[in-house]
Amino acid sequence: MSQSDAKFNSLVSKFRFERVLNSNPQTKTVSLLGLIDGQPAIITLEKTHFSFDENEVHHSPDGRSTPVLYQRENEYSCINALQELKQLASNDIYYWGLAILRQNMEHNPTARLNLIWPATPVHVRKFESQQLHLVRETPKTYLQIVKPYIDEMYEAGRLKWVDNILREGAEADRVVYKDFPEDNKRDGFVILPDMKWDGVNLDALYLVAIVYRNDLKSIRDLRSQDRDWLKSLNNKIRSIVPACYNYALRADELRIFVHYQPSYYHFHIHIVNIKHPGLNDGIAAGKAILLDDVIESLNHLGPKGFMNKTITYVIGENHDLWERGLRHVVAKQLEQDGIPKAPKAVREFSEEEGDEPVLQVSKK
Ligand code: G7M
Repeated sequence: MSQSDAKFNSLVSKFRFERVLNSNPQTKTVSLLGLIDGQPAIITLEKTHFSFDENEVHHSPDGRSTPVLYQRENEYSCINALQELKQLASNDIYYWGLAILRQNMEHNPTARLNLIWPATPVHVRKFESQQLHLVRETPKTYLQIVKPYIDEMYEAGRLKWVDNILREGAEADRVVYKDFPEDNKRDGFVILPDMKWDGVNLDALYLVAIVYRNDLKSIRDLRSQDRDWLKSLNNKIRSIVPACYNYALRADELRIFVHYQPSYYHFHIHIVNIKHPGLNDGIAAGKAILLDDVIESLNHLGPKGFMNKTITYVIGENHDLWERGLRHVVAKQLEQDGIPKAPKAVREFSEEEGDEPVLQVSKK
């Protein structure tokens, strides 16, 4: 067992469960809140997808590890892995039951386990199931409410993991590609497996490209002058990633996008197998914006780029921005748009006292 494995094992074994933050039967994930050594910890478990190809890692002389895909089956591939079967019922030509599959850490792990420790209140609120709302963020809302929050988050140092990857060699053995030209470090970037990918199953391929320049906290900071840089980055990603995975995936089979609001305010790009339905809301409208669309928008937005744009997205009530003002922005926007309020009976638990219903509910 390596030193890092030992630390991971010891931390997880000390986890004292407190409550379930969220669970999702579609993504087969559950997030648990607990304590490790008296400090909050979040464990997320995700059942892994089925394996039907064998991935092997090619170690190149420069120390980089590149997963290579071989189209062949092994004892862990889908039905080959069947160990036990129990029928629940059958009807005509239909049979259904339960199965136990052979598990193996390298080829067929049961689950991916993510641990955040010590978790901050921001992490806990992010993972907790919450009511979601659609908000239109105008440039004015951005400057008044969102920018001060982003600046605070930036100062609070939640980006240590990014700095560790870019400058301290963290996750170095997992890096898929690094472009760090000596003469132009600002244009450099690194591509590596996202924390959300088990790194085994290409159907669930999830990479993240992190740029070296630190003047972009989100798409809001993209100006027209960044268009060519972004276009070239998009082309590099689409050339490099298929080559790194032995062309098991083509350039047009990658969903390349950014998040707004992101969780981390240092510009990064998500690169996901187009087949992957995405984890939770990760690729949903109202969160993900395709990089191609970002580049295209920069053609029309003028020199100030995204600073000129109204961006509509989904915000959860647990997000700090909700109480910092987006709650009122949403209410005002609905009013200005002339959208009738829900009948009082429907909203009595969610709104302040004193609001009169606008819609009349017919009584029978
Ligand atoms: O929503 P946002 O665009 O900020 O997404 C950030 C992405 O970074 C998510 O997909 C995370 O899973 C990923 N991520 C977060 N952390 C803390 C790490 C990390 O330490 N290493 C890697 N490889 N990915 C991370």
